Amino acid sequence: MPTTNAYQELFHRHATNPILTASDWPYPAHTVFNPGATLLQDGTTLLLCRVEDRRGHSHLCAARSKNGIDGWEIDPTPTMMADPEHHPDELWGIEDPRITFVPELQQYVIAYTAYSRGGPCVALALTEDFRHFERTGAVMQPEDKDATILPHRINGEWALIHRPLSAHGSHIWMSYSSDLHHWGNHKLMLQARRGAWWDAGKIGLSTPLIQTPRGWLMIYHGVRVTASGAIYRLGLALFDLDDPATCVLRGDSWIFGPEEPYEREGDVDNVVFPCGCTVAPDGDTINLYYGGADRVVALATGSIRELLDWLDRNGQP
Ligand code: BMA
Repeated sequence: MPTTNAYQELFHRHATNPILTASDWPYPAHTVFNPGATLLQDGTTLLLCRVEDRRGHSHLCAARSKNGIDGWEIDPTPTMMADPEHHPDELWGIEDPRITFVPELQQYVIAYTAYSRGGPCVALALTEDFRHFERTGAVMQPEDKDATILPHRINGEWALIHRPLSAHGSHIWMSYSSDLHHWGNHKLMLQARRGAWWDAGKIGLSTPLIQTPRGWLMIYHGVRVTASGAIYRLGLALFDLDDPATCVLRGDSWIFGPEEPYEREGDVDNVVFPCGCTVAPDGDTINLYYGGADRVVALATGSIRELLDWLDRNGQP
C-alpha cells in the first residue's frame, strides 16, 4: 500500500530550469523550445533546438554541452534552415526534431516536421556531423507529425513512428520501409482515448523510443482540450521488442505535466513537450529535454528502472 497521498514523481526538474532560452542565442530568436537530443561519440550532449523567428517560422540550431546541463556552445548561425527552394514542403519552416543514431548507416537520422502549404508533414534528414544534412523530403503527407525511426531494422525493414491527424482521433502509427523513402505496412500502435481522459483526442510520440530488455519504452504526450485551452502532459507505454507495433503495457495516469511557471505560461500555455532524451553511461539515468510553453528548453531527470517499475504497477495491456 502507498504510504503517502502524493503521486510518485518520476521526473525531477533541474534546479536551474529553464536551461536554455532565446536570450542565450547568438543571433535574434523569438523562442527556443522542443529540442531533439543525442549523445555524441565523445559524450557531448547535442540538443537540436527548434528556434522560432519573428516571422513565426522555425529552424533548427545545435547546442552542445559537456555535462548536458550548462556550458552550452550554440552554433553561431542556424544549423539547419528550412530550404523551401529545393524542398517546397519546408515552406513555413521545420520543427520538433527527433534524433536517432543508426549504427547500420553510421549516421544520425532526424525525423522532423516540415510545415508545407498543405499542413505539417513528416520529413527525414541524415547527418554524420550535424553540419551537413541529406534530406529525404516529405515521407508522410499532411497532416502528420511527431515522428522518429527505430535505430535498427525490424525483420529487415526500417520502422517509422508517426502521428497522422484524422477526424477519428489522432493516434500513433508505425510504418515500415526498406529504403527510408517509401513507407507502407501501416500499423496502429497506440490510440488516443476519449472523453475525460488526460490523453483524449490527440496523442503523439515524445522522445525516440528507449530500448530496454523489457521492450521499447515510449514517452508520449497527450492533449486534453479544456475551456481555457489545451493541456499537454506525458504518459508511458511499453512495446514488444520484436514486434514494436504491439503495446504490452500502458499507464493510465499522466506522469509529468505543466506545473512550473515556465511550463504554464509562454506562447502556448500549459505545455511540456519533449522531443529528445539521453541515457547516461549507467544505462539507467535519463535526461529528458523538453520545451516549456513553446518558449524555453528545460531538463528533467528520471530512471528507466523506475519508469518500468511504475508501468508494472500502473500499466495494463
Ligand atoms: C504541437 C506541436 C508542438 C507544440 C505543441 C503546443 O502540435 O506543434 O510543436 O509544442 O503543439 O503548441
